[in-house]
Amino acid sequence: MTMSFTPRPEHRFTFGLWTVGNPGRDPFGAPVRSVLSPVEIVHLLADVGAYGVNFHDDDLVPIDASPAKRKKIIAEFRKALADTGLVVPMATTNLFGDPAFRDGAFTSSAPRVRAYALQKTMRAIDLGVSLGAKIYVFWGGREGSETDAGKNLLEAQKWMREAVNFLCGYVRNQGYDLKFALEAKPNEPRGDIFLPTTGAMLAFIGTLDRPEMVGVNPEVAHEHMAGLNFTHAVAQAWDAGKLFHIDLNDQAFGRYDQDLRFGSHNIKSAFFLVKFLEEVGYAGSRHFDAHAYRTSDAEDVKAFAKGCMRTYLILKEKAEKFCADREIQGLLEEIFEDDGAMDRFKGKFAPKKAKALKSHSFDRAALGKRGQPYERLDQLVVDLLLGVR
Ligand code: DIG
Ligand code: MN
Ligand code: MN
Repeated sequence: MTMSFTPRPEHRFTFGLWTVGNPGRDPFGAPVRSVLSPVEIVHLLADVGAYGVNFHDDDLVPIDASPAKRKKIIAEFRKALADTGLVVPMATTNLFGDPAFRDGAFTSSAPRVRAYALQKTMRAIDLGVSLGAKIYVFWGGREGSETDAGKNLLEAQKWMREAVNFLCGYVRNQGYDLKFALEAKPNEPRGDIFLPTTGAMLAFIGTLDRPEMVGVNPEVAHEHMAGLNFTHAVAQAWDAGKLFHIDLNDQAFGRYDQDLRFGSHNIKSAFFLVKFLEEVGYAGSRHFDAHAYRTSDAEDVKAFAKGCMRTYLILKEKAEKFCADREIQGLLEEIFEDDGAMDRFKGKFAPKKAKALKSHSFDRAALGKRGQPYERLDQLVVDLLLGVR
C-alpha cells in the first residue's frame, strides 16, 4: 500500500516565514541567499504544498516600518494568502532579536523592558489574530542568564508568570479565540534559558491564573539539546491535554540548535514521534521550525521544505504498516499479555484492596525470569524503516 507522499492541506503542514526565508546567516558567516519577501515565501510554500504559514511580528512587518509601509506589507500578505489559499494557524512575537531584549523580555531585570515586551506582544497578538491565528507561541529565547549573580531567580519566575497572566487577561478582554503555547529550550542564545524543557513548562502552566488557556509547543531540537527523548515529552504534554502546537525538525544530541530538516538525523525517533501523533489523532499543525543548510541554494531550500513533509508522510505510512504487521502485533500481544489475575489490585486505592495486596504472595523468582522480545521487535522496526519489510 504505497500512498503518494504528496502533501495536502489535510496534513496541516506549516512553516514559519523565518524557515524557508532563512538567508543562511550564522554566527560565523554572512547571509548566502537573497532575502525573500513574505509574499515570495507564501508563494514558495504554496508551490511545495504547505497548508499554512506562521510568523513573528518582525518577520512580517519590520520593527521600524512606518505605518504606511506596515499597511502595505499586511495588505500584500493578505492578498498572497487569498491567492494561494494558505492560512495562518500560529503567530508569535520576536522578543529575542532587538538589542532591547538582550537581557530578556518578560524576565529582563529592567522594568521598562518588561513593559515594552508586553506592549510588543499585545500588538503582535492583534496582528496574528487579524490574520487568523488561533495559537500564539511564546519562545523565551532571551529569558535566562549567563551568570546568576545578576538575576533574582524567584523574581524571574514571578515576572514570567505575571506576563503570561497579563496576556491571558488581554486575550480574554479582547474576546480573541486564541490559546498560548509555551516553547522550551535549555540554552542558546542565553547561557541557560529559564523553563528549559517541556516538562518544566508543564509545571509552570499549573501556576498560572488561567492554565486552561496555556499549553506547550515542544520542539524536537530543543528537547534533544537537553538530551531527552522528544516523544516522551510529547506524550506527557498530550496526557496533560497541553499539546497545543509542535515544532518539528531534527537535531544531533550535544550540538547547538541545528533546526535540521525533519527526520534527517534521527529517523527512528522521528518514526516513533509520527506514530504517536497519528495514533492519538493529534489535529494541530505539523509545524516545521527548521531551515535548509547554509550550503543550499534557492532550489535546495525548496527541496528542504519538500523533504520535511515527504519524510513525515513516509513515516506516517510506515506507522500504518507497523500497526498492520502481524508479526509485530503478535509480539506486542506477547509483551502486554494479561491473565487478569491482578485485576483485583488495579485502579484507585481501597483499604480492602491494599490489605489483600499486602498479603498476596508473589513468586519473585518467576517475575525475574520473564524477558521481553524487544530486540526482535526493534529489529522489525529497523527492517520496516529500511524498507525490507
Ligand atoms: C525557535 O525555536 C522558536 C522561534 O523560532 C519561534 O518563536 C518559535 C515558533 O515555532 N520557535
Ligand atoms: Mn530550534
Ligand atoms: Mn521552535
